[in-house]
Amino acid sequence: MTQEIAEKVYAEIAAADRIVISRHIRPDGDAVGSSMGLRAIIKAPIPEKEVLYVGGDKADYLAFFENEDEMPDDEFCSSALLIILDSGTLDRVSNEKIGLFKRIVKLDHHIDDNPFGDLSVVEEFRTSTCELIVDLCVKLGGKLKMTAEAAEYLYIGMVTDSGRFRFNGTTGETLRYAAMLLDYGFNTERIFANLYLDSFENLSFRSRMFGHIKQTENGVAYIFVSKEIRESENITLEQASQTVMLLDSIKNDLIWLAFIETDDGEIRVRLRSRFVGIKDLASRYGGGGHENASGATCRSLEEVDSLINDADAILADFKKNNTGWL
Ligand SMILES: [Mn+2]
Repeated sequence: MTQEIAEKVYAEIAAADRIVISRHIRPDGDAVGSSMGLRAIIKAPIPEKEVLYVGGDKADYLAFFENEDEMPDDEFCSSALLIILDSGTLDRVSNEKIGLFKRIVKLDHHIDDNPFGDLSVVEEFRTSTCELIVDLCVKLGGKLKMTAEAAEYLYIGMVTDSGRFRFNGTTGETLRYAAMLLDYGFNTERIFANLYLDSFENLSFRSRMFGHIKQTENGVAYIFVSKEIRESENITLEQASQTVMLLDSIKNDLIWLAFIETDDGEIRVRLRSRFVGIKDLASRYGGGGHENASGATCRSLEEVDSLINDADAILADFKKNNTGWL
């Protein structure tokens, strides 16, 4: 961000005696990391400032570093600045008192379809909100203060949201900022152990799910998690949806789909892809999202077949007309 924008954000922070930081529901490493990081770098130079991070719902794999404050009372909220991180829309913000706050500042990297906030800084080119927070800190010189603790939180968000620095948006600046954070010295072995290790039970579950993966002729990998499978495995819809991740590293399978049968017979679809876009396909089935990650809904098994066939046709066409994919 420009110096001018960084100063505007700082003016909001400086003018507020009370600050609450919130992130999106169903948190990921970037949502929690940017919130914890921002709280730490605001408080480091001014420890007496009241800066609270109010999280809300939890993700187990983030419990090793998430440390939230209690939701303050209404009187506090109505005199406070609310800083919303990593949330593209207001309805995804995990804060039931959102309507009470005096002012709202939004800092984010998602597509800005529904702008909100008295001040909004959205940088879609960043792989993470954490990267944006580091940029803010750098631009502001000593007004906010990076600490070893904050560096670790922000590093976790950068690592997770960039797919371990693998995704397209990863730039030289991403790595320069990550390098800067690493210089503060924290235990990366502990971070990666927390992010990668899985329970034996979950690995067994995944091994059983691998047996359900199928492929089409032109390279659509898909998995159908029926109601029956969900019940026998005793898993939630959310856990069933995670099976889409099992399909992401198959050579030549550029589109992958997970079909999750719900209790009322509807079938939720998670669509993912590399090299080829699937957003239009998702919109044909009542969904949408991003070019490489979308969601949709099928109302019958016939619609499931039809979606798989459409995906296969898109891929046949793509492979015929493009090179360099794998
Ligand atoms: Mn993010």
